[in-house]
Amino acid sequence: METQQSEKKYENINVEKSESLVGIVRLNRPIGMNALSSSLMKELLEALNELDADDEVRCIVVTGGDKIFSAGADIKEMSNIGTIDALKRGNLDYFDNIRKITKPIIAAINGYCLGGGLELAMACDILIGGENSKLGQPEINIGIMPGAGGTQRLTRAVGKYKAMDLILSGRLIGAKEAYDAGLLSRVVPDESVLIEAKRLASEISSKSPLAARVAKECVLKAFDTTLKDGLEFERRNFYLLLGSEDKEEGMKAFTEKRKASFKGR
Ligand code: DAK
Repeated sequence: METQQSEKKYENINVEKSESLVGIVRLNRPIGMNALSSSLMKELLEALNELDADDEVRCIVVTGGDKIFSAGADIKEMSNIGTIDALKRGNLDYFDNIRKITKPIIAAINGYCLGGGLELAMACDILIGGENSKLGQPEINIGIMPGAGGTQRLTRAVGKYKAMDLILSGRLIGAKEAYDAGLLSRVVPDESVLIEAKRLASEISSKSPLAARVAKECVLKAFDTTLKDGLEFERRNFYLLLGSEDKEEGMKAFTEKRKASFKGR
């Protein structure tokens, strides 16, 4: 897959775009195992917002590279932050704002994916893990608890009893256990994680970007509404897509037995 580096220079991440309408953000802070410092999170959000607004991108991959996704928040930075400082900094907003990205985001996970790193992955939409990846919320080992969505998203992903086990013991789990628990969408050999994530991202990019956006919104809605309201939200969005050019094109292409070319209109 041909890729093109972003013109914008970042210190803690690299950003690329591929010809197949995929944006790739790579965490790049080898010292400290891709620990999520405030400056890294700021750059990550900036890049995600830029890719979200870019018509040449339809799906985004977030990766930490082939050795490690992220060991979590930067403990050295956090050790100097007290209650009031944390409130003022509003770092949590970075994690919350990932939720506002409208395009599908795939987390490509190799190696450790811990604490804030797992919370970052869980803020994405699809999680692809390498066979030897290790996931967990080990915050309890350093006297804190998950603070960027872990108690909520992990519980919704794996259920109360598994989430309690992981959050209260701080133990790390391997890819198979994570997949069996519903935390990973797919498990592939370590060396295929990014390849598989990019392949899936290009596949998603070939679909209607409108349908992908609205479907993502509807799935996320399931996290914070009742079944009744969620079904209503889904139905209205379904009707909305019936009026799109992409729907005309998709159904026409089906009857003409050709590949649809979606424009996102
Ligand atoms: N932060 C800073 N440095 C880290 C780090 C981290 N999370 N993880 C590893 N490092 C550094 C180590 O200090 C070491 O640095 P040097 O000593 O070489 O200078 C280097 O990376 C290599 O680490 P190790 O020597 O420990 O390597 P090992 O292979 O033996 O072990 C490990 C790898 C990942 C198992 C181990 O390093 C480890 O347990 N790391 C800590 C993992 C952890 O506890 N993560 C959770 C952090 S708390 C919030 C937002 C986010 C969060 C909370 C609130 N808001 C906005 C409100 C999130 C909190 C967290 O993630």
